[in-house]
Amino acid sequence: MPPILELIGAPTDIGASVRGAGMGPDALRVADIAGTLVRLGFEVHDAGNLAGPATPWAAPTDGLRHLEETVAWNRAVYDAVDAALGAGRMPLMMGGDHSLAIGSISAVAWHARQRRQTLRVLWLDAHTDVNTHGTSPSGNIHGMPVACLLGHGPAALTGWSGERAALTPDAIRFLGIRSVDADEKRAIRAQGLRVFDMRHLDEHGMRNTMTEALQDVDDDTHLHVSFDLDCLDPADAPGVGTGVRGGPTYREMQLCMEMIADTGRLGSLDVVELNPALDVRNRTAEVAVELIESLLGKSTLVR
Ligand code: B3U
Ligand code: MN
Ligand code: MN
Repeated sequence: MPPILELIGAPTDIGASVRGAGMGPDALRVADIAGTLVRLGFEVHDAGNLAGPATPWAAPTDGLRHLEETVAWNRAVYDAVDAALGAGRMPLMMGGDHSLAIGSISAVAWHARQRRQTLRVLWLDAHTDVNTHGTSPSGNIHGMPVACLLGHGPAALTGWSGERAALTPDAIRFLGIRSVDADEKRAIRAQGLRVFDMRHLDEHGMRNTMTEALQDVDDDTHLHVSFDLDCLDPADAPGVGTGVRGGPTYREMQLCMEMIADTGRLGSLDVVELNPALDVRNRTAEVAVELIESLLGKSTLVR
């Protein structure tokens, strides 16, 4: 039996530097995410949009912009993802910016531990998002979710999974990386994080890279995909706030998603950083829906 999918909209740009990601969930709905997944054979429940504070666009305080509001949005996301998993459904969190992965993955980590599953996170992104309030050049919390999930961040954004850290460094693999700050590089080396950057992808190709990235996924794994749409090359996905040239193409990302689907272990998903204000005729939302189809098992194989 395929899982019941629960769509959770988190319409905010609270952790971003550019306005517009708050329109992401509705752009995905306009691209018919629900109907598409129903046609693929899933039962889909759209839980609608969560509510939360408006973005004040204030300057950072102690290296953090909008901390209080980011906590409020993440609380709402945590509760919705927790409820979906508790009801036996697969949560698909539609951002919103990537700071929302703090709430989403913290809830997933709690449930994985209850189920005695090993959590593996695939972080598909141009950025590693491993800044802290001490290292961030911007104060934007969407550049910090991985650090918070690893237990390095303000007390208000860490420890939500019931452990000091939702993730241990070996639980996460990054893919598509091409924009990393100097202090992030130090953190990556110090913690031994596994980063499959664009150099690795160019030298080894998507197939070998994904084989490596998925190596230790087994029957006891809960696989969470945190999909920042700026992972894709901006030529294929222009509707993002912080696009970086030189990313994987639409075709490469299709293979990436198909190989994740082949594991049969996908348990939860974030789709974030879609910015309809910067998109071209909703193309990025449509690309996202097509890639989610592949991630959920749509195959282009003829036999
Ligand atoms: N590393 C920079 C830029 C950035 C991170 N994530 C996004 N942009 N989307 C920062 O602000 O932390
Ligand atoms: Mn990101
Ligand atoms: Mn990014």
